[in-house]
Amino acid sequence: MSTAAAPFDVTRVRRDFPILAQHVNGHPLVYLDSAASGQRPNAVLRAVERYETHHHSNVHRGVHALSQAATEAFEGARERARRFLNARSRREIVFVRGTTEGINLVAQAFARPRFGPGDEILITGLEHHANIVPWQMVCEQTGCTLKVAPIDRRGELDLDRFLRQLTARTRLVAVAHVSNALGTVLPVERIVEAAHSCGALVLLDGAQAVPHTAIDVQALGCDFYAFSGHKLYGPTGIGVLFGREELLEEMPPWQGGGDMIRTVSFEKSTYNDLPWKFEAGTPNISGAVGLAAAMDYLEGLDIEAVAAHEQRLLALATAELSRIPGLEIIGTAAHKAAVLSFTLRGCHPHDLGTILDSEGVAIRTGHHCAMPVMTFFDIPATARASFGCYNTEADVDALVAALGKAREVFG
Ligand code: C6P
Repeated sequence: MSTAAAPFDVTRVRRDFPILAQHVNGHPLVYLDSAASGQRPNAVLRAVERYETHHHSNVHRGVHALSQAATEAFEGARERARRFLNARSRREIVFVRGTTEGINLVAQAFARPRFGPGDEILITGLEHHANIVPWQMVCEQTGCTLKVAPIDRRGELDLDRFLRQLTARTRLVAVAHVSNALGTVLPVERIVEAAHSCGALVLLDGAQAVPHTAIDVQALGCDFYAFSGHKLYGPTGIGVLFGREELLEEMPPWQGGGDMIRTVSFEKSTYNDLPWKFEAGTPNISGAVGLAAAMDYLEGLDIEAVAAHEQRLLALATAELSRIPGLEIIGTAAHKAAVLSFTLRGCHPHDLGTILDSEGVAIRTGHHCAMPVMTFFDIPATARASFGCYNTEADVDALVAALGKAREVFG
């Protein structure tokens, strides 16, 4: 019996994503913006529709059948997320709106009550604003200091400098697992090991990593891991914050309201168990159901097979774009995920994006919520093509052809 894995069947995968079958501006849609938001497969659309049509009610609140069905679906999604991350316990899985909210939760409920003058938070020069601004706010609130480990011209973390900036004063290291603007995959295992040996805890921003690599938070050894459902072919408005149980247990709640309490009186309130202590108010139930379906879908495809397919597209696109005169690839790290940022001489990235759109090619242009990265490379913005499980070599060809049109316009 052969044990060889079946080849990745992208034609079949594309059939799962009805949105891709449309035309945009008279051309077949070529969707190269999955780093901003992935599209949803039928499995996710149907899971959400099924939930909304047959099972919706509020969770944790009713004895009636629908409320119990909704609670089962919601808590089932939590167990699905636990398995997806290989967390030890469901108590470590907090549903949030997305990566941004997950990081803000850690900033306000973990860092703010603990940190003070003399303490340091260490990030890197390639972070998304969601992994910069919450720490700046904590610094203003507590008097602690934000340190930034530099990147080099390839968009790689300068690990030596990072290790030298890591000291006994560092309380928390917060880094992207994968950079959204450059595609760089960071050496997170090494970072976690080094941080822990200095007594610092580690938060990983997994927004761009989860669609491209299997995550095992126990193997990574990180203390917090945050990601968004919509980058993972799931719905918007739902994400996960993983936190080690001992840490979450010690942390005060962040937001107050329904569901996060055990008892309330005007004199004093007591708080719910984990993870509900951090889930004030009615949660995004259908979002969690859709997220669980997205995890089933992606694991069904085999994340490693998807990643290998995307790496082939990245290599092809990198080779093709490198041949275009005046085009410069921004972010040339040795280890990259399926993100390709670039500039074209004489053409502002926004104009480039508009021309590509007129050819049906959807890319993202701008600073990608990573302004310090743009400052480092001394550019206002980049054009960014990003690949998902449904992209094809024909999509790369369409990108190259549309860039040819842009060159004709801008000479
Ligand atoms: N990056 C992009 O086009 P939210 O918005 O909370 O789902 O994710 C925020 C976020 C945090 N960290 C990283 C590394 C990210 O890439 C993102 C979202 C999108 O690159 C929108 S700016």
